[in-house]
Amino acid sequence: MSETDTRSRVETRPQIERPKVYKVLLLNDDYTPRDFVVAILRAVFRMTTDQANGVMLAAHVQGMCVVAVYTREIAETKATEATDMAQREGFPLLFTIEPED
Ligand code: NFA
Repeated sequence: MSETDTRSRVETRPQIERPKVYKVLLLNDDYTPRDFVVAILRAVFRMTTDQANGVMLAAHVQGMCVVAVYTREIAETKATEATDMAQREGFPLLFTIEPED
């Protein structure tokens, strides 16, 4: 008759898993005023004017720019909030999210 194995086992998986993180991307367009982009970056992403200007200019020159990195729910909420604020003013400004590798 076989016996029950009562030996304790060691958990081999890491105890703490790194949360998956997502980049919020700012896409350039030809219509949204620079000052409006800066105001959104300050309000939603809590940037200083200098930081917001740098990010706005990077997107303007390169076509897009990483704004910040968050867990998925926060990235989604902020990208949606920022895009909606622009839409309410009639601007096509777009924020999207993408998983960080
Ligand atoms: N390209 C826009 C302009 O020249 C400014 C802008 C920057 C828009 C970054 C969107 C993102 N008014």
